Amino acid sequence: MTQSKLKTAVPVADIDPAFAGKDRRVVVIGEQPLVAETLPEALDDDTTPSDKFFIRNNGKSLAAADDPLRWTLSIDGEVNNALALSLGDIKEKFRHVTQRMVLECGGNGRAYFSPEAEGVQWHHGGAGCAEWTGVRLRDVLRAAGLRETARFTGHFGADPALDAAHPSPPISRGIPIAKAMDENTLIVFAMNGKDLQPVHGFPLRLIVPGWVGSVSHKWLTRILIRKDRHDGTLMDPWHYRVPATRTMHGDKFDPTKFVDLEAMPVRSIITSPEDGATAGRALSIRGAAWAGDQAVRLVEISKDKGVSWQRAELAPPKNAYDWTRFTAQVSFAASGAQEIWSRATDATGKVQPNEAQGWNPQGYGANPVHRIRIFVN
Ligand SMILES: Nc1nc2c(c(=O)[nH]1)N[C@H]1C(S)=C(S)[C@@H](COP(=O)(O)O)O[C@H]1N2
Ligand SMILES: [Mo]
Repeated sequence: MTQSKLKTAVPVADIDPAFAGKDRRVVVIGEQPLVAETLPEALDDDTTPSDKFFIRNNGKSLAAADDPLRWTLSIDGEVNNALALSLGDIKEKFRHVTQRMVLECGGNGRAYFSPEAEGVQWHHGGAGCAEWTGVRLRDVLRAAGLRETARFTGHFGADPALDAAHPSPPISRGIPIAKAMDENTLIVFAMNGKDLQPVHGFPLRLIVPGWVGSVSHKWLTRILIRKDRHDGTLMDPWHYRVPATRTMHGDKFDPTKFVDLEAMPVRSIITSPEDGATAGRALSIRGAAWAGDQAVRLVEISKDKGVSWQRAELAPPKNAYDWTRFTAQVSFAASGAQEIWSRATDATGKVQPNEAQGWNPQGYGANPVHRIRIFVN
């Protein structure tokens, strides 16, 4: 499905009354489990409103969380004092932090691989940047007292399996302890100043910014601290793992040699004008760029399909892991169909390729330049 076809995909608001509040530009790309991405033009706000935020479920949504007053988050395993915290404990005992941070699905961009890779066909809209409020995971882990043997987390949530007849265990992923102890890794209870919406993990979720979204566990009930890498569902050799060297279609793939996909690669999107728009000869471009654990160093715009590039103006991010909003002025000498491309470069010099590189069977890491078509009159 091309980006223009995506525009005619079914709005998530139309498939379930629970999503009636979602913007109509959040569209379904997978129904069982439910996956919906945001059209780039709906990511034009500096802070992504909750009703424009993408959805990625692996099982069922926890539709109505049980009584949140009875919610418990357990911390156990390689700790000196196992904890069982209520929502009230979390809110009262630890310092609150609010940060605007990008959450991005590990498969974002997959639709740009050719031939088609395995998995949900995301374009560029499996990402959003909301204000998250919660407590630092490291404050909670310190309260539990990490043992010297603590190496890795394992996350567990309350979402039911998709199919009661063939219950596969729900997603359970984890991260190395260093990322868990990073000051930006949060246990959050609010999104954009309000309680988390049910589909986004009410009452508690992790936000592990910059990394594959699958480690930002929703409906969080337990964090198991482990001596070794976690072996929960979707920690198998194929999922969220990539070849250590650059591969292409036709190569022989041995997933036992893959490495975990952790930080997401650099990406930019044009959020205004929208793909397919009609515009005058001089126009303003707006967009956003982000780059996993890295800052964005540069964003460039091309109006001649990548032959030449002009620099966009960057607005300073609010805090670590915020996205970088950009603007540019572009003018065309003649009317007609035109393309505008955006590409970002991260602080280490990595730049978005014109075409997705590094084909791999599960389709991770596709971050080609973003292209829109416009009609100049
Ligand atoms: N419990 C639970 N947590 C989960 C998931 C899930 O299916 N169940 N999906 C993960 C994936 S793959 C992503 S990309 C993000 C998506 O978060 P969102 O639906 O709030 O956008 O949640 C992650 N956390
Ligand atoms: Mo994801």
